Amino acid sequence: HPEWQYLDLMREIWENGSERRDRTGVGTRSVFGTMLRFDLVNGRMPLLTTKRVYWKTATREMLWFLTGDTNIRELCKQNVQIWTDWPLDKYRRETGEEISRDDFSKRIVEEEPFAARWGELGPVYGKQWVDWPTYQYQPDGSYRRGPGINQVAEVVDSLRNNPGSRRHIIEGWNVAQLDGMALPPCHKTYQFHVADGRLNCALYQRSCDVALGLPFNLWSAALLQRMIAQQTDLEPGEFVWMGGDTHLYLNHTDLVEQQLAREPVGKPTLTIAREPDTIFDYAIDDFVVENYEPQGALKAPIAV
Ligand code: DHF
Ligand code: TMP
Repeated sequence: HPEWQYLDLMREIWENGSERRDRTGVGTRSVFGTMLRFDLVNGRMPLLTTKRVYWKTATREMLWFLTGDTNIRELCKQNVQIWTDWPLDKYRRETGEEISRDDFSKRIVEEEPFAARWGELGPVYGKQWVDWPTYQYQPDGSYRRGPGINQVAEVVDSLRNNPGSRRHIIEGWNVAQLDGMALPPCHKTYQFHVADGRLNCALYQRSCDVALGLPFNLWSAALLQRMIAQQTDLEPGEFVWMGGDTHLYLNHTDLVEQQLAREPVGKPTLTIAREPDTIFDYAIDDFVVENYEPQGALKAPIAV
């Protein structure tokens, strides 16, 4: 079962990873330079069965990236709270107010000016993917803002018109704008590849929270691959995930021990119910998952 790759990686990090202090102060065990491979043939998806993964939440996040939005308001409106902790942390630090996460999320949804002031993550994934900023230098050395680049649309075009290219890339790491981001991109580089009528995808993830982030990241990347394959009339091929700093937080002991005591069950599949006109026209109800009977959810604290 392909999920053993995930469980083996988790065990390897837990048993042999180097203990390192990290930005959050929680501490991790970490290995550097890792790879997982999944064949997406017959609707198969890298969706973990050894715990419940909220694939609809991850899907809503992907659809939100594709709109170019970088404010958490549209996520909070759908009760997707996976990005709420970072703006919340900033709000608490800057105002000293001890607001609960629920109340903060509620204010983001109900008060547009509050969302504009506190819900913005900066130029993160959505912005870079569909509106990467450009600059046009003037003869006097100053510059004007040029039109943004829609990398996602360009990759769909290049896959259609020049499938043999080795330059089908979506990049999140905009060096000049890292400062303004709530978090610099983790899943930073996607590369697509066409061979034998199949669309392959590689994701390079510079930093990976194996317990909480990776289950979402695997699903989301394979989802994007499936959507792009549909738009380009290709069969989904292999999904290759590569990690830089691949870690487990030291406060995830309970989750790790419980998950490593489980075994994969069943092979979930994804069907896309219709073919939207463009890569930007998918909706949550287009995605149908079958044969997904995961073992129970495993909760763990997220390092902010
Ligand atoms: N920081 C850290 N330390 N780890 C992350 O995985 C992470 N991921 C981010 C932003 N910052 C991060 C964006 N993605 C969850 C999953 C993915 C995600 C953020 C959060 C999460 O909390 N997952 C829980 C709850 C899911 C839910 O309630 O919908 C889980 O059990 O999977
Ligand atoms: P860092 O910016 O100091 O590397 O911290 C980011 C943390 O968030 C790190 O634990 C990796 C994790 N992460 C994921 O694993 N997947 C994601 O999609 C995101 C946004 C973060």
